[in-house]
Amino acid sequence: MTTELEAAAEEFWADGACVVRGVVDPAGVERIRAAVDALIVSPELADLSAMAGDTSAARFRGGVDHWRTREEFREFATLGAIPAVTRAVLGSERLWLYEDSVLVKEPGSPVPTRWHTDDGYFHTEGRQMATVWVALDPAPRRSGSLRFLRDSHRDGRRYRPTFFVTDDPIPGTEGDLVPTVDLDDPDAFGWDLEPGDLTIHHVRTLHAAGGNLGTTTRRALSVRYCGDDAVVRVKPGAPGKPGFDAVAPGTPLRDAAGALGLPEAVEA
Ligand SMILES: O=C(O)CCC(=O)C(=O)O
Repeated sequence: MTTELEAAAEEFWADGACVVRGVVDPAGVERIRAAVDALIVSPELADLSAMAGDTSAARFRGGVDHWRTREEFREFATLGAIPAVTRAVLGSERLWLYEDSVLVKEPGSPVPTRWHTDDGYFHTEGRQMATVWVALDPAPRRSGSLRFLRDSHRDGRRYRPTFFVTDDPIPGTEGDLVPTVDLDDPDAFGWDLEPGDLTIHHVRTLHAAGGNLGTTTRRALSVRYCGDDAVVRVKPGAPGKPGFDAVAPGTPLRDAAGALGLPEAVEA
């Protein structure tokens, strides 16, 4: 492992998130941007601004699991530099793709991404689980790069999943209500990112983002992974994933991933 990755892994486990710069090369960024742009003009993305009750012209749109239908997303998440970096940070020999999410916040969108953890959405349990947020455009804090709450991955609390742009919990889910934290809280941290940079946050790290106060669109792709110690655990009320209900709780993902159709992420 390089010194940079060692430092990133240390920061990830100590604080709950880390940054790794220049992971995706310019050609890779260009390819996945084109795939995201094809989605923006399709009906596949949800209008998160509408869910937040926002009526401004600038929209925040998002979608999940594009890897299931579009090869560009599957390749991006399962081959090459991103899985290699994530395996090193998680200290995991193997890595499975759990989900991807396209997140496009247009300039002027006032809609914040509310504080939440990803834990409640994953139908798995384990320490080696994380989300990789890849910047596809310059993403300084004012354009809505993520903020993380230091150490929150280690406080033992489990939060109910929400609708992401409001604090309302998804009905039927279990855990505490998400907290309200000021984005300027001294324990909130994050980075200004350039295209191809990424942050990695632990599945239990509280995180949020402001609206996009910049002048350019903030396109991002979150890729969610499970490592060696992940086991299947369906979380009641959370949006379903194909096949999980049919797997015995506690089954190691390494034994279930094939049946669930979750691809292993490898180095190209
Ligand atoms: O891009 C955003 O605004 C939110 C992303 C996020 O919270 C996630 O992918 O877990």
